[in-house]
Parts: sequence; structure tokens; C-alpha cells
Amino acid sequence: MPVYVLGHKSPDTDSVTSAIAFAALQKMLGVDAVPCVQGKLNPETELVLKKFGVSAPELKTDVNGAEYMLVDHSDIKQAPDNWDKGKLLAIVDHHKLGDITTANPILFCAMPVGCTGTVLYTLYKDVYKKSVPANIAGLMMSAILSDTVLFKSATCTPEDKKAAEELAKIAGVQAMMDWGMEMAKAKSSVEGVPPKDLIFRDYKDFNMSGKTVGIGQLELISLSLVNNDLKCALHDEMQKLKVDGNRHSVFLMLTDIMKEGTELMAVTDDPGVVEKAFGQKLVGNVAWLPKVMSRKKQMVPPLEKAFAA
Ligand SMILES: [Mn+2]
Repeated sequence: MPVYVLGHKSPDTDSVTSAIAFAALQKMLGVDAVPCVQGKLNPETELVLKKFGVSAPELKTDVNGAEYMLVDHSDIKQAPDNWDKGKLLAIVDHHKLGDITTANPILFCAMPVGCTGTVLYTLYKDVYKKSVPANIAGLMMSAILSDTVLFKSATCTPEDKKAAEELAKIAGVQAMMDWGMEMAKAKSSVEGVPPKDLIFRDYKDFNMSGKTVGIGQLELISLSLVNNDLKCALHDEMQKLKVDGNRHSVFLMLTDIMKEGTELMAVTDDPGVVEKAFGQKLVGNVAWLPKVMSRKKQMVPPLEKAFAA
């Protein structure tokens, strides 16, 4: 019976490439591991897989009765359906500890670094003493560039930079930062993409003091890529999403990776939470948050605090 390796819902580059890289490591250890994704790939991830000649993992959103491993999350809201009706064998992650629990002992490896790819590099190199295949190294390096926003994010650690540089050598990539800019451009593409798909490109639901809070993020090389018409369309979709999922709030971070800040769009039952969390009032459903680039480190913790207050 295969063991499925899955990243989170609304997969980003780290979730997809970490499923591939961890499945490859498990295969080296004799496990019949199959990498999977829980949703459509974003344009950046597609570009990354193409560059390193790796095919897209199969789609799987339900683990009922299956053996499986998780990468890049440990939150129930981001996990596959029926996570509690399958057998979870391992978690490799770099987020805050989520609410998934197990009846049996599992392999659990989480580190406070900027990317699951960095954790996996440690597993390959230091724990299992395996060399990383060149194409897998390319995927892991790309994930680090993506998750750390070219090493600019508040989540980036020296370990991430070191891992990316070593992986670039293994992958034979000379101009790592040029490749990072190419990826950022692909990540920024909004033209012709339905607004709903843009919201779900990098989207996560959170449980904050018993309330469902959705936070999407679009990383852009320029905020000007999202014009007013598109903003209105995004706002309409956010409203629908809020009603459909019985959510308390839906936020969309429009993150300008060059200016290093986020324009936060909000649809919420309580606009006061934004002011409580960030000290900024919403003006026409938006607020500019200077220096905020990381959902994990700069959005979720202050919002959680505001919701708990
Ligand atoms: Mn990640």
C-alpha cells in the first residue's frame, strides 16, 4: 500500500516541492511514498517543476483509510479530508504547532526556519545522510526562495540562506537570485486569472478563538498589477467566500515584495480587529501595513491576539 505525502490545501511551491522531496527521501529509505497535491498548482510552482523537469504530483484531497505523511502544515483546516480516518505516519513542518493529533507515535520534525525545504535539507544531510538528487535540490532551493521572498521575509533565517546556497550548487544553478526574480514574476501574474483563483492562489483558513478567519496572500513585484477594477472584483469574491464558509473574516494580503509592505483588504464582522492587531484603521476596506510580508509571522500572531482580546 502506498504512503501518500501531502502538503496543505491551496498548495504553494513549498508544499508541492516538499511533498516531492520528502517522498523521494522516503523512497530512498524503502517506503513506497507517493507525493500528492491537494489542489491546483500556482503559476510559480508550474514554472519551478518545468525548470527542473519534474512532473506535477497527483491530486489527492482525502486520506480515508490511507497511510499518509504531511509536509508544511499541522493544522486540521489545511489538512486533507478525513485526516482522522487514515493513519498519519509523519509531519515535517516549519509553522506553529497545529491542532492535528494522533493515536500512535509518529516521525515529527519541525524547525523554526523559513521553509519546509530547509527542514528537509537537514533531514537528508544530517539525519539520514543521503545526498539530494540534483533536480530535487533545484525544487528545494526554489521553495526556499519562494517562502522567504528572496530572503527578505521576517521568517528567513541564516539556515535558509545556507541551505539554498548549497542546494543551488547541487542543482547546478549559478545565478540563484536571477532565478528567484523569474519565479517572483511568475508568482505575480494576475492577468486573465479569475479573481476567485487569485484569492485561493495562496489561501489558508485559521481558527481564531473559535472563529473561522481566511487569509489569502498575493505576492506581487508591484502593487500596480492589481488595478481598481480587479480590487473590486476581489472584494466581491471575498464577500462571497465569507458568507459561503460562515467565516468571521476574510483577509487578502496584497504584498509588494519590492516596496516590502502589504496592502490588506478586509471583509469582516468586526473591522476593529484590524486596528487592534496592526494599529491601523481600515479605510474603504483596506489598510497599508509597512514592512509586513509574512502571513505566518506578521499577520497571524497579531490577529490571533486581537481575536483573543
Ligand atoms: Mn512553507
